Amino acid sequence: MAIRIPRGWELPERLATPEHLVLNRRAALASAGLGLGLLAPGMAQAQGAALAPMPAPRSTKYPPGREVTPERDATTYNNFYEFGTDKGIHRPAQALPTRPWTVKVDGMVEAPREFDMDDLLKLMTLEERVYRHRCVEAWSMVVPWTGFQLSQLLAQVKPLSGAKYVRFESAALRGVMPGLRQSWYPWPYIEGCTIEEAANELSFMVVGAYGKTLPAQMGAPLRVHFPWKYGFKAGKSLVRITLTDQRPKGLWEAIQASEYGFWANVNPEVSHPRWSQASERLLGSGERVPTVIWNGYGEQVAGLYSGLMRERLFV
Ligand SMILES: Nc1nc2c(c(=O)[nH]1)N[C@H]1C(S)=C(S)[C@@H](COP(=O)(O)O)O[C@H]1N2
Ligand SMILES: [Mo]
Repeated sequence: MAIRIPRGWELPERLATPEHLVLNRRAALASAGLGLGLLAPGMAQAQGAALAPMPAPRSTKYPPGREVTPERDATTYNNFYEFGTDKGIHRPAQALPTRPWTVKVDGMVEAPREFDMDDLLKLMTLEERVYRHRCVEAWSMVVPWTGFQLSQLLAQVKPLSGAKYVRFESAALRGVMPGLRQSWYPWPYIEGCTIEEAANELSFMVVGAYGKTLPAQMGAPLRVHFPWKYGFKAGKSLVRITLTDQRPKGLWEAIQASEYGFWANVNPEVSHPRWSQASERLLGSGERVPTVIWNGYGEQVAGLYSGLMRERLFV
């Protein structure tokens, strides 16, 4: 996966990072070449050895309208910059210690709380949802995620009426995340949404994929998913969720606000400044298909934005 011959469709993915980061990725690709002989057998171990089954009833409410992406493709082509800038970070990511794990839910809430991950799993009602995922780099996938609605978690801490936004903070573990040495990134990885978006039925906290415990490279043990937004909004390996009256500034927005904004809702008609968003490449088949407004979830989310048309909703 690390060594590929670039084709036309790969251009956006290569351009998706600021120029100096692209140079860095090239260096990573060059050094990955040294391990080429190990790459193919490594794929079999992509999900690590310790993934436990995580059965949960599959919801039929949100049919994805596309075939599920083969597990191997979805778990070996990842963005998780804490582990490096190339798509093959499933190997280094296995070093992430996902237990014990706690997630703090705090800020403008009546009952702030630090949850132990295993306690949280017992507290929440788990279900499986098959969602589309559209990366701003113009690739996409369809994954059966196991998890619970974000609203279920927020109910536990009772948001105060002044809370307007939710801020998601990812783990930043110096010892195990080589990407943190790239000090020009404003770590930790931060993302955010409005309280209305967080309360939407689609906003989902993910703890598993393909009927198993979430693999490290997908953001174990807990990540968020907003299926109608570009993938960078979906913070991985969360350690803190904070309700606030300040609009959170994401890591990508902090680096390049003109390209990666706060809202980042999927819209095929609004191009990224450096490439078109009209279509996307499906992980697995490699087929190129048209991108759909709100990534196909307009029925659930379009109403959230009716009063916000002056905002940059699609960048
Ligand atoms: N902490 C953290 N979360 C992250 C990222 C990241 O680099 N670090 N990348 C984002 C991007 S750009 C995408 S497309 C998705 C990728 O999720 P996947 O690897 O499970 O496909 O994770 C998002 N969440
Ligand atoms: Mo992404």
